[in-house]
Amino acid sequence: MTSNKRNAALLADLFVKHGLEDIIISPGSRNAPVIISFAGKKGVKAISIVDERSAGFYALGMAQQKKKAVAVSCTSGTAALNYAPAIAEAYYQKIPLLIFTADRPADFIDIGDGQAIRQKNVYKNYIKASFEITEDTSKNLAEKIINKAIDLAHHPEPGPVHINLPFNEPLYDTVEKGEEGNVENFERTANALSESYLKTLAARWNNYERVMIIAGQQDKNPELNRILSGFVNDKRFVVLIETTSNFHDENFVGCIDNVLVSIKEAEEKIFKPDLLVTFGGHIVSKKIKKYLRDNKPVEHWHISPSGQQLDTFFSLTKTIKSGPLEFFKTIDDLLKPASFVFANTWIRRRNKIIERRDNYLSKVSYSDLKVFDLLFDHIPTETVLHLGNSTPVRYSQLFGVKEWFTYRSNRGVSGIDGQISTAAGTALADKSKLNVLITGDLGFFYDLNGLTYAPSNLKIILINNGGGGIFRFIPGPDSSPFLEKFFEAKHNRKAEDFVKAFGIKYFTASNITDIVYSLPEFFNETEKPAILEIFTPGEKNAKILRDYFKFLGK
Ligand SMILES: Cc1ncc(C[n+]2csc(CCOP(=O)(O)OP(=O)(O)O)c2C)c(N)n1
Ligand SMILES: [Mg+2]
Repeated sequence: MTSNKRNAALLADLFVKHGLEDIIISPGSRNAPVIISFAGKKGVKAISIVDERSAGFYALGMAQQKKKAVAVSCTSGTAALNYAPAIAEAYYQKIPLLIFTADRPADFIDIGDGQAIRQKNVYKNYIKASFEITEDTSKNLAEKIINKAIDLAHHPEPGPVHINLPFNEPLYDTVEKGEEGNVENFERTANALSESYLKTLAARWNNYERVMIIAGQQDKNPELNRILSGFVNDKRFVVLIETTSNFHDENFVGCIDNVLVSIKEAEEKIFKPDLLVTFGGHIVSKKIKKYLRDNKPVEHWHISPSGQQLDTFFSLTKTIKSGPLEFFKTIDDLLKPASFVFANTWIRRRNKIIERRDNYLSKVSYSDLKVFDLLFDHIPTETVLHLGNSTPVRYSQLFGVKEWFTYRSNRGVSGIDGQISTAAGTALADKSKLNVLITGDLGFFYDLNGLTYAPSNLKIILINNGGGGIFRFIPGPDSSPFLEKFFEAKHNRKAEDFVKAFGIKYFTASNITDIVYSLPEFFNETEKPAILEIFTPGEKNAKILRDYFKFLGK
């Protein structure tokens, strides 16, 4: 049994034939044909989530974990607009999503009909592609559009693709057997770089003594990790990483902010690269952006499968259209080692600063900084660690990459509006993995609805510092008369009652002893999701962090 709307049934049929399975459905009438076609379809795993904003982020987290598109379906009107935050994040973080918005037929728009907006291509500024399939769209054309949409959601780099589906009433009629579709896969020429082009690049590269590689946000890639380890240990190039890069080697330079605050103006030039090579997604560190924008390399090459010109440091001279693994693997043997001076400059400084950091931490009083130091040593290994935007993802950079974690964070657009839903979606996608989210309080209360479907393998650590603590730290708002009310949005809300209303296990702590005491039971809770709310001193945190950077910079 499926919908009698041929193109809705076709969409479900091709979805399954392309090996996709997950769809998150939000209730409505206009999308009844999609609901009926998918919910009853063999091979489809359908979940019901009412809040479309949250549903979008659940789908994002699931797709990121499964590495294939997850679909969302909603009715017409503002329902469709609520997907926008998750779609923007998927667009900039390159995560495959399929967005199916049901719609009123064209002649019902702008005539005063309910739930009717101009929905066609409504996400145009942050979508990979947007299509419309009406009831009159021929089977062939509908098939073509669906095959193309599914292909574009995955290739050459993943991203969100929208299909708008206007339906006439009646909407709930069914047929025994729906239309079957033909899968069309698009042939792709390998993105292989020619040997001569590789040789040209290698010759240019070999001209430079000071080569720096920066790994942006990406998922773990053991093979590429091995090649980059060779680059730093055998070829003496400098490799800068962040927690969100998910790379690990004792000679990669992590904790970038710690090192940068120690670089005096007079010595900025000796740390400056001549050739900068970047790949992957966005970079978190504001300090490295400022440093490289002030100290531009001679050349900056960005490696991107789609040829994206990601000019983060306003110094981009070349984009190399290739997958990072393919590029570094094929150019490896053509590169000659650089002098060890530049690499040693960075590595020695990093080592010195790590000592200073640990010295400061051994004496620091109870604060966000102290709490993060403790948490990263107590979170179980093999955890998928989700870092909330604002200070959690920034504190993580101060402690360096732990190779046993898989780091995730919504750094595509850095919103605080979908952190719980994203982590819950990732946890739902693979229940064998422990997922831990560390979130700030404003981010937590913003996405409370994300708790509605949270699975038992999700644990949330809520750092409640009574508002947007970051605004007490960054220069500007910290000295504004509007700090507390309009920047920090200071409050004294506690999560306890909200959490218990969702039937979730609640733990609380306000000092190191309480935290250490609660953590074992918190992580061993297997029946339910659990939340550990840690209260920290809002006002003191910023001063302690500022003193920390001053101490490192001495
Ligand atoms: C959707 C969205 N709205 C507003 C912002 C601006 N913003 C950035 S950080 C921040 C404060 C977050 O506070 P909290 O989650 O408590 O983290 P903390 O700063 O205390 O670590 C805000 C409002 C944003 N990033 N995303
Ligand atoms: Mg906060």
